[in-house]
Amino acid sequence: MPDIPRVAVICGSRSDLPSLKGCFDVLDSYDIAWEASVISAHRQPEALREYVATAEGRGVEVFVGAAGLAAHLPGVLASMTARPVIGVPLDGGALGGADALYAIVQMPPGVPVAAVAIGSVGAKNAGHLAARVLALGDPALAERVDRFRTEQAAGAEIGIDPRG
Ligand code: RP5
Repeated sequence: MPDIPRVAVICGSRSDLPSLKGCFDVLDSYDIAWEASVISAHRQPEALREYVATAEGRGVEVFVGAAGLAAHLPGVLASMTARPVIGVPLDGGALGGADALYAIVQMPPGVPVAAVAIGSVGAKNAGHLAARVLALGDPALAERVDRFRTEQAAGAEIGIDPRG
């Protein structure tokens, strides 16, 4: 039987999916079950509400919302659930993702969204942040997060000669 998804990744358009590969890879690297959906906050608000309700019922603990342009998706998600929402601003359009970043990071008080960096970098960090949230109640996952941090720290190069 497939694992019950703990993270739901929702993006506003199919065109967003390639930018999210890093998020899926990071979640896989922590062995966190996830599911992905394409639901636009602008075009399919009713479908989004229904999805959030059923996802919560199925045990989803963290939502990741990714969108470009006037990126309302993470904020609308945060209006529909009390579970943590991570927002990934995507870099389509004339403003290079600054539009989406401002929309996501400037949520009014009481409707929090954890905004990460623009584009594929932010998508990876959405996976890492979701893992850290879930690790609070999951000692085995907390160990995997610590292992990643240890491995990452091992890459430091001290006192190198950059000339050759
Ligand atoms: C946003 O508009 C989506 O998240 C996407 O980044 C952008 C363009 O969407 P499409 O025109 O590709 O559907 O809502």
